[in-house]
Amino acid sequence: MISRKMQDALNQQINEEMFSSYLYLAMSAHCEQEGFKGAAKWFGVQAAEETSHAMKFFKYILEQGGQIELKAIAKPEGPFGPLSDCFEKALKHEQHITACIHKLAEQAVAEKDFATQNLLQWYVNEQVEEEAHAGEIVTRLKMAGANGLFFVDAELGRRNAG
Ligand code: OFO
Repeated sequence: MISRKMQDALNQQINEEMFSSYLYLAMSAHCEQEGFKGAAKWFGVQAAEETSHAMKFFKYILEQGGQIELKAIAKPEGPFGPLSDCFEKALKHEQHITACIHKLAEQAVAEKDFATQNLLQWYVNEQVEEEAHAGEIVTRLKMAGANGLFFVDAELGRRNAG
């Protein structure tokens, strides 16, 4: 059983994860329209991953006998700009998600909610990876410059689901 306060906070995080999915889907469409098919695929895979993050919270709340409250998903705001801007925005967004996860972890510790602490540990680790990946791509795009953009794009297109 989780507290009402924790249930509400986890429901809010479902919304954050679904918004992440929406945001990356919008970026995927933008990249496709700009002719960056590799980045479009990368963001599409990322969008699906974010939905799976939301579903992990969804299942957990139900397993703990809690109530699901699905809130409205905000519209992702463009313009997303050139490829390097997209990934810089993605990195910034992941830093925001990391802050959300850390706040949830603080709450779980304060409530001595060991089961939720355990669940959140997975997200803490996941965020380290997500920030690292987005950060690496930002660096690669900067190094590639205008001439190397399509080379990096081809590399991004090799990302597989999962
Ligand atoms: Fe991109 O991260 Fe979810 O949690």
